[in-house]
Amino acid sequence: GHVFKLEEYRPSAYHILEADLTFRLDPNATQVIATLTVERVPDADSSVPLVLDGDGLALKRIAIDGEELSSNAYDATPDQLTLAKLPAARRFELLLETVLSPDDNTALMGLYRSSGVYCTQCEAEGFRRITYFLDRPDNLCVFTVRIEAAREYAPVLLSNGNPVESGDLGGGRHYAVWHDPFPKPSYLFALVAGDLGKITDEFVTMSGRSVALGIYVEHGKEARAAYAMDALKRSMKWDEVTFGREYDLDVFNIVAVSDFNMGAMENKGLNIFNDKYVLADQETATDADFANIEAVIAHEYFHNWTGNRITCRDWFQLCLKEGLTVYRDHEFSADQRSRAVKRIAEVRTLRAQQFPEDQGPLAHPVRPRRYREINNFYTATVYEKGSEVVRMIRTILGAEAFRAGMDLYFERHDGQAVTIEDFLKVFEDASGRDLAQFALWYHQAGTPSITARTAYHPAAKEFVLDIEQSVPPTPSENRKRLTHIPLAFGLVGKDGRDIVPGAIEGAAVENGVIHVRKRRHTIRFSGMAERPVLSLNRGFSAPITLSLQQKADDRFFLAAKDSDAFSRWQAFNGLLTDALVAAFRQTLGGKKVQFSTRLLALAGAIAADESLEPAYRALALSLPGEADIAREIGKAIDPDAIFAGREALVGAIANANKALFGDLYASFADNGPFSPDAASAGQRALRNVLLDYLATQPEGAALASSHFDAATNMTDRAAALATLVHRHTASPEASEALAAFEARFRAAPLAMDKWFQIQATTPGSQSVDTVRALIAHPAFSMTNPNRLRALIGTFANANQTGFNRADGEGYRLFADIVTRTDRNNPQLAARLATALRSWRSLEPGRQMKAREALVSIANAGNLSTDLRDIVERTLA
Ligand code: BAL
Ligand code: ZN
Repeated sequence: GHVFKLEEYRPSAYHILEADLTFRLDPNATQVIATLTVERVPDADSSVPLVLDGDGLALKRIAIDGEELSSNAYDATPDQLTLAKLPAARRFELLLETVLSPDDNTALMGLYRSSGVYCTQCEAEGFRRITYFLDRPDNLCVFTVRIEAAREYAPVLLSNGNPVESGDLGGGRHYAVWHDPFPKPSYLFALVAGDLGKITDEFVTMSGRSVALGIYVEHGKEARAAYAMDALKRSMKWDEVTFGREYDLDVFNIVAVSDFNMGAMENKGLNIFNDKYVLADQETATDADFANIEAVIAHEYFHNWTGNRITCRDWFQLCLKEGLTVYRDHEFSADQRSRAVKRIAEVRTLRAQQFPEDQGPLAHPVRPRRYREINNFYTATVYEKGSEVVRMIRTILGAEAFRAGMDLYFERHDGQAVTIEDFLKVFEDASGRDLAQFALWYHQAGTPSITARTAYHPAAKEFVLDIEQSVPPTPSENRKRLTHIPLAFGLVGKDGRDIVPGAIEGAAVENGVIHVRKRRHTIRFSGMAERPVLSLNRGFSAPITLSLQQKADDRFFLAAKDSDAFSRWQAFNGLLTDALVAAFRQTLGGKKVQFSTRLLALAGAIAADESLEPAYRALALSLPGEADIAREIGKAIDPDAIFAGREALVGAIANANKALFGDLYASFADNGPFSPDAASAGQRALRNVLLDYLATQPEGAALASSHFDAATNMTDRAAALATLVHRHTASPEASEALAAFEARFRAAPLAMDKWFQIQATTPGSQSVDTVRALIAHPAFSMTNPNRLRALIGTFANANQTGFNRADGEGYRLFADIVTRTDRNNPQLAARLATALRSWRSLEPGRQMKAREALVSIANAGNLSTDLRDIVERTLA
């Protein structure tokens, strides 16, 4: 397939300034009439052909300035329209008519129907499935959209911008016209038409303008959109207060649909959402769902400035809008909830999703230089590492200069399609700093690694820190350059307070941050009357792997005493990880698995520490996952031994703390009315983590079963079900709870997704058979992305022992489903296939079987570009 290269970017010789689109909607024959105002750039001449992008299109009519073109004046294929004979005038009007079949569109890109509702998804290159266009983000165009449809099936007609007019057409049909005054790229185009319920509200902006807010959902689900509406208003307010950004249209609409490839989409003034990120109430949504809704609503809203008003020049710049907008939604959630808890959760996600990507065959820079299929670059690296890079800019510049840089960005680039270089330049200009070395974070793949050692010299009252940085090679990048790594740190004294050193030599240190810019630094802190304990990479100031040679005593000290809450968690998590790696080795060696009583007691102490928020304690007590342990071990992974070692630690912590955990569990009994706020959610989280430990004890199944029966909300119900199904698999209690859950939620798809998910994560080799049986369940669907991800995606990504079954049966089942999915929905198939990216770190037997599965996908006929790209890079 064709490889797109950053260095081959060229501006277009033509610009589509205005697009007037008429849609006559029909399930199988939607007529699209596009009237495009095209302008040739000043220095190009009319002999330069106009080449428009298409994807599977059928052209019905074509005219320029009102005159139909003869067939020798253009060349139309399904994927391209070339016009070689153009008017001499620089500006002309091009009319195109295409016909689409939304009901046959199973790829969920372009115009399709979801449960009868017409909707669109155009990012990245879906608009070319609607009409021929300059479908590239640097073509900013003013859209006016007229939608015609049968009133009975589509009383609601929506597009971008502001409503202009609507009316009746006779014959049961009606129309609406929308106009978006802000020039935008085609990927932000959206249309929705259907029979939908609605909730409305109002937001008054900082300059006093009233914005009409609407959230459209399936009839009967209106009440479940209330939390999303509240999150939207808080997001609008936050962006005004934090970044001075005001909303710019008269209306802001959100539509929830049940078939959606992504989480949501930031189309100008008309966000379209996967319904799992809109719909929530205590009966059907967990606290995690509420938090995700808040984050995704904010994310899409924040794109209005970072993505829409200022967009990307080309798709290599995807992180320009995504990394920055993730950073903004992280900050929003941190402000709305608990900053420390939010940061721990972010770091866990980064390590679980981005680190394996960066350390495997799919590694790529935050700003890639090559792609075959841009859909495959909506990755944890572009999003999550992209956010970390923005966060580092703020750490390096400080809050004030960072805000000045952002202000300059909005002022200088509003209405433009720009690059990462433009983005970095505003921070250089606003702060006077040189970010050239730092820019490598965007250009170079791989997770930098820091090794550090310390020594204390009492006579000289000197504390010495030796730091060395390196970046491991990644595919097609063997030689890495040294980057600029901001390491937040503290020198913790005996009382837990940070000691302020006298002089510091050996590296630039500012505001508690060491600026590592060379391969090696020896940093000397003088005037140190006592030996401090080093707390390094506080708040995960840099997204790196850190190997700090530090005595166990010091790590226990930090886990108990560090004044920085994140660092306390990091120290405890490090101790747990080391214990889990040791347990893995003991298991493999046939030795008895043992843990230090000190570690088990620390788990109890953290659980009971009233000075820590319950949500924090819950996170701390959630052991590193099997994949985290595997990443730490690095190679020759035997998932069964990892699982056994991890189970041994769960059991040891529970045994050592059973009375304490029992009392704590009882003290957090569910009482009072439900509230999804962070503090209440934290209490539920801690209680449910304690339940999971207590369930390893005798009577554990009975305890979990009564927790399930007594649950008044989905958080508790799903947690109890997971504990029963995972820890007491196939027990009568587990079977009864599964049946009760299914009976209760049969008609609630998002809740049923959880039912599939919980079973898909049942540990052990028999879970392959469980998944196979669930594929045959009447509620399973091969075409609904949420359902497919809930069962197959969850199984492949979150069930280490089942998916990696030694005989390769998990991989075979997976390869079959991926190949079948590809025929309908290439983007979804490709995304699923990334679950095999870490196959080379497995032990040889499993490695061979995983490879066979990948090869079997590669050898299937008619592979999409999407899936072929992932499979070939994974095998390379
Ligand atoms: N732009 C695609 C969905 C999102 O990141 O908001
Ligand atoms: Zn985004």
